[in-house]
Amino acid sequence: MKRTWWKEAVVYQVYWRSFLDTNGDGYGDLEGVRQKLGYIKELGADVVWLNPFYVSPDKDNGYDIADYYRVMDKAGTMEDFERLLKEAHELGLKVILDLVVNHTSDEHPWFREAKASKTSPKREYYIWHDPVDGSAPNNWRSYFAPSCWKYDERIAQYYYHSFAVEQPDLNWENEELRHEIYNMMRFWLDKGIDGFRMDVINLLAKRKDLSDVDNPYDLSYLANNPGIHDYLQEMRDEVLKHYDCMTVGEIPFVAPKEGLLYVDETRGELDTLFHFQIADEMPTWDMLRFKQIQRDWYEGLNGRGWNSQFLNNHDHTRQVTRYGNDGEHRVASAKLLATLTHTLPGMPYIYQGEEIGMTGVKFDSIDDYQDIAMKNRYAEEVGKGRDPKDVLASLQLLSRDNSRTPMQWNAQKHGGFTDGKPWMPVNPNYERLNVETDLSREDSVFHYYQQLIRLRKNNPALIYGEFTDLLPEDESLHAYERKLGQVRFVIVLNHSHETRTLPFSIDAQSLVLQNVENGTDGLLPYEARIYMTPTAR
Ligand code: ISL
Ligand code: CA
Repeated sequence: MKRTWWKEAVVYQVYWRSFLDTNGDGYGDLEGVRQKLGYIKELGADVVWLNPFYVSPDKDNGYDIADYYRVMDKAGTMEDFERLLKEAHELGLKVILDLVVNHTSDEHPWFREAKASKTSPKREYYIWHDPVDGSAPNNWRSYFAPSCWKYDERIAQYYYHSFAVEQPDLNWENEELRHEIYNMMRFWLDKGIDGFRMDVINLLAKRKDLSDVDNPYDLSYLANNPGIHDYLQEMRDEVLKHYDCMTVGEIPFVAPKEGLLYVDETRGELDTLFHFQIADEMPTWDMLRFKQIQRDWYEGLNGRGWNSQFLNNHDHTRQVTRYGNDGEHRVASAKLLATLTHTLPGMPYIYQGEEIGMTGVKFDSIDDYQDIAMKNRYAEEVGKGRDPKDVLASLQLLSRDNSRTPMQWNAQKHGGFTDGKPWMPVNPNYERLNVETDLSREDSVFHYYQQLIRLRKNNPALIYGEFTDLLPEDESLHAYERKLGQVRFVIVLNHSHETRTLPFSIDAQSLVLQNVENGTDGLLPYEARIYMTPTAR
């Protein structure tokens, strides 16, 4: 396949409100990101993805936008952003922004105008429907609410929302709306940004047939509807193809066959995608399933489109807690999971704090949580008469707040994140688990990430090499090969608490990276090894 800068890149995701607070208001800010660009560079990442920082009432932490052209006060100012972008570029870092155009905030002027009257010119920017037999048009759910329809009393119509009630969906059938969005994309690209992470981009087209679904909890009816590819082709022609930028689509509910339609290089819609067969569909580690998913995506995209690898983000519980071991084997398992994302086919994404093995949290009361998805679900389930304690317990592991606690920079108060009161409590383990500690230790998770990133950067086989699963049937050992020309890497991972022996022989001399100290042949719990032939690095 054609070689490009972004295929070779490692992306570092910055959830800025939890990164570094520089003015003591308890929220991270763009100035905090700017101050830490050197840190991101030192790690070895190439691209910084910033979560939304546009003006927003913040019902869904910036994913409910009220003004696409301005920076929200918590984040700082446009000057802060411009300075951040300029300094990032000086350091050789690219910057991509979140593009959230499936919906706006209900406080966006378009929506205010739209709901003011049935004849408002902005009415068609959103999706409205008359009541059917006195109630919602159908039984569809939304991500964050029991129905995707919200009744607007004054106009006596329902509007459609795939997420919270405060996030009305835009009507992409409306040409004028589409062109407003394209203008907005050009505004940011003209400022010099290097691309977009596109929020739930495969939800733009809506299902036409409004009949009830059999299982409203399977939300796949919200996505991949006819018309979606026309919009993306138009977006490319109008905007993207005129810039040297990268795009990564957030594309839930796709298997490889459908996923390919979005990233097929000959179709040219998006560069790469996040599929959710792991993050949304594999709640805890399941080795055989994981291997199957990797093989299927490799075969499905091979030679035609580019994948991404991630095991956590701002919506998904930290990977050591969810897929590794955040107790005794925290360090080893953090490194093992890193080995996976950096050696499997696709672009590796690092979510802030992952590079020091940060862990999830468990708060005692629902009041300590902020995640709108979790809080709405809690209210719904408790409303049905379920025991609040059980409901809380059932929602804790996957609460989005697990990954949103502030970055742990050092052992000082609030982990060095803020001098004020943090908007979200810092994980109490910050005293021992923080960036300063990791930077001071040679065998830290941070330094292992550095080595992995360097190894990948210096070896195209880890990026462009053919992928072969060497142990498809093993439930705890993972081994695969990446091969390009004469260069062959073998990656071996013991994803378990047991010591294991390698079921095939391999030249011990060809070992180039290992995540634990081990003088024996056997693989220790959570041991990861990378072998390379010929051995010259
Ligand atoms: O968080 C999830 C499961 O609990 C995901 O399924 C997630 O909600 C979904 O992938 C869409 O996420 C994106 O759009 C949302 C926003 O709340 C998320 O933060 C964003 O990543 C609506 O804009
Ligand atoms: Ca701040």
